[in-house]
Amino acid sequence: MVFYRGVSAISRLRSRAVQQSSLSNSARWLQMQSSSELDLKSQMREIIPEQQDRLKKLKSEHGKVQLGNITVDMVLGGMRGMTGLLWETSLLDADEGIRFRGMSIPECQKVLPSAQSGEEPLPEGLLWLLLTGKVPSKEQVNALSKELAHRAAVPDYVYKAIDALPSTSHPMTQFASGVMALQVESEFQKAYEQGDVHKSKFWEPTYEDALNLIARVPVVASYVYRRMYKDSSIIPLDDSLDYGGNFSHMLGYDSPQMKELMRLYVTIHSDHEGGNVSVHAGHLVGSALSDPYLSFAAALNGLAGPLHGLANQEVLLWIKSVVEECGETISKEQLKDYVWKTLNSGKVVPGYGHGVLRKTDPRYVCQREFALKHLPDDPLFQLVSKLYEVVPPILTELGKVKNPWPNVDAHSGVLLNYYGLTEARYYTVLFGVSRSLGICSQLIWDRALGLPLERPKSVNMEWLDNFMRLKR
Ligand code: NMX
Ligand code: MLT
Repeated sequence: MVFYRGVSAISRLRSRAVQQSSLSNSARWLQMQSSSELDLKSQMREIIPEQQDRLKKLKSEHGKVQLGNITVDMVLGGMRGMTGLLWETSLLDADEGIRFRGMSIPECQKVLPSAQSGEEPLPEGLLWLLLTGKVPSKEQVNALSKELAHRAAVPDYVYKAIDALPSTSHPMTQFASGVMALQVESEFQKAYEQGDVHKSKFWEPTYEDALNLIARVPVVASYVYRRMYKDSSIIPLDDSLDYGGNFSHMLGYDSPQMKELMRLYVTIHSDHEGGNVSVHAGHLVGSALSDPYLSFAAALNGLAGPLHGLANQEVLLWIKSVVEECGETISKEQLKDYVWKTLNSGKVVPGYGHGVLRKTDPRYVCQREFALKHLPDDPLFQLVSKLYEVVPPILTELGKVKNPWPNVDAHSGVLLNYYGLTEARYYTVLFGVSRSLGICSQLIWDRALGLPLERPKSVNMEWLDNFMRLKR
């Protein structure tokens, strides 16, 4: 139940936003859906039994097949290279990069529907692909756009929970707190407490939570942005817009190019197979049958770390510090010195390196292509391009860095900065909004496939010493 209070100007604006989305009740929405072809949940209902059978067959026929050996290095080294998770929505190749349900980023850009006057894929299309494994039609994507806009009502207490924090607190703290407050409406938690849903049907309330969460996070994220940087002048959702366009609009950026950037941004940051810190955290927490809000909040807390999602903030701040010290037209020699200075002070070069990738991240490449098309003369873009030439040889020279190439975060900040979204501390929130698509899609599948509680075995150094002694 959504609760409205119209006491202040902000509350009135919020209420307007909520009223515009007053059809958010998902049951009502489903009544309005005339064709199951256009209804994502009906499509999933058809696909799920096939996939359940597939998993059963894999287990019974191949359950005892070995996938590799676990070495001590792997145990001590953050489980790098250890295959240990099932993740259906995307798969990462060390050289090629990410594939969403088998499709590379350029393929997604080619086949996923775009906005009427745009070229970049609509994130709703990617969500459909992640959930069903099928490329949606334009009509299916339009229906999903409308469904998400109708689900986007955010209860007033969510804003109050955020308002309880100092406006100077980190945007990720405010965002994650907002997501936790959204949890009050969890349909999964309600269903579980009432005890009237059989576990084979857990995916259904999970689906409702997941779609509501995906719909609502841009509203919460925009609220945090406008609260922090725009005197709390809140911009209500426009339900005639698509997901990415709307997010850009609510943040206060209405240029067609920024909306296109947002569509691309949300699409490419959505998922990166199952082992990265944020999605793994979400999946782990979800495996305890914690609902999607609890799971996604956990994921956000992982994303907020500087070695993971916070790197996009760190990159822009670092680039700005380069400019502050050396100016925009810095030479390659000066840039080399600056990189060495960073490394010699015991810091990492943000935006470079990766736990799995061993080549330039295709998410970097597609952002570079966007920049070459729309902002080729931007001085910060040119600096980013110069870094692409300067940093990899230096990291290679260090001798220990496994991947000297840039990752997704090396590029995103300068694009946002160019369109006026200059507040670097906010950038990880954008990443977080996008990641809701991947994490929530897999959570639905986790429940549909009945995946178990995640509980790997740990050992201590004494155990390892004893093991080695016995082996000798
Ligand atoms: N700058 C300096 N040193 C680096 C870098 C870098 N960009 N990347 C790796 N190293 C170091 C790393 O710190 C480690 O040093 P030590 O043995 O002294 O601890 C050594 O090289 C070996 O690390 P790798 O095995 O190459 O990398 P790992 O898988 O452990 O870590 C990252 C991956 C992404 C954490 C690491 O490359 C890094 O810190 N990059 C900079 C931060 C960043 O851009 N993170 C964003 C990743 C993408 N994302 O969005 O999550
Ligand atoms: C991600 O998008 O999650 C990052 O590239 C980190 C990773 O995949 O390990």
